[in-house]
Amino acid sequence: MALAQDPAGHTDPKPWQLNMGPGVTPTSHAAYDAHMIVLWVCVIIGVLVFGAMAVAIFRFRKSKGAVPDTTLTHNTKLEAVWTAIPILILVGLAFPSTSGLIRMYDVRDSGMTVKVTGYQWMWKYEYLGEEVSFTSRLDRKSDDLRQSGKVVTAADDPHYLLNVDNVLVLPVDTKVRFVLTADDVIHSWWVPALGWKQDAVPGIVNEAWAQIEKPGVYRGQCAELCGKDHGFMPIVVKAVSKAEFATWLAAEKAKRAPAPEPAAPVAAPEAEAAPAPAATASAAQPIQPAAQAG
Ligand SMILES: [Cu+2]
Repeated sequence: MALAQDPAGHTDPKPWQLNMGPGVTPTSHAAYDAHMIVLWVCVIIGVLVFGAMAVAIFRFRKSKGAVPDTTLTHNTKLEAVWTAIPILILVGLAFPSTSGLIRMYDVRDSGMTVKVTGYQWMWKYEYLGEEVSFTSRLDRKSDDLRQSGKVVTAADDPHYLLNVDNVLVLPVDTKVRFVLTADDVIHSWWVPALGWKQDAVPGIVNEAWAQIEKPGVYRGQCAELCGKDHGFMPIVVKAVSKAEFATWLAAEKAKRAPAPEPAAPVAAPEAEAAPAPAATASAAQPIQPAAQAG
């Protein structure tokens, strides 16, 4: 809808995507790199094991005159080798995964904090210290389509069940700390491009962080079965430049600031009753909105 098409393109999961995506954060790259190392180690082991098996099957066939060796019971040297090699491989693989995990859990030195609260069935986002907060739920179009009973195709809505009414806007190149919790049942906040998912558990505050490298729209979903509408509480993160974020945040604050204002003109007689002199009270009124808006 109003969302710009993700310029990074490859960061969101695609239908029939087979491999993990590299994501847009340092920790997602670490997870991707560890995954690729493990993948290639598995490929090499698979080729060697199945290759040896194929050679054994085709070269040592009965029809080729192969006779089974019934005297061999064991070979200590061979057994030591095939025990040592997997141990070394596993210890080697522990390094990239452990270093990545340690980094993922290090939420120190963050530039800002967003509190995420899971509800049946929506998310609430609070920019801590900024007094900006809002809920984010499935957009009306998806909701109408899903209740229409028709078979929805990409032509109806390319982001069916993936768009929300209020997106989580975040600045790029900023270490954003997330504190996650829930208000009813366990949910899980998951945006694949950020490289992690974190459980949102009632009564517990979990932490995570993301430093997004590229502006774009990154989508996710609740990843913990949380009730009948579990499939209908998507997540949309919109990463923008720091300057754009500052503008957006100021606008959001301004939107919230005038809320108590409509009462001001009505309350004017009461204001005059306050210690402020009557003469200055009328003069102060036009200044008030300007001062609060700024
Ligand atoms: Cu949920």
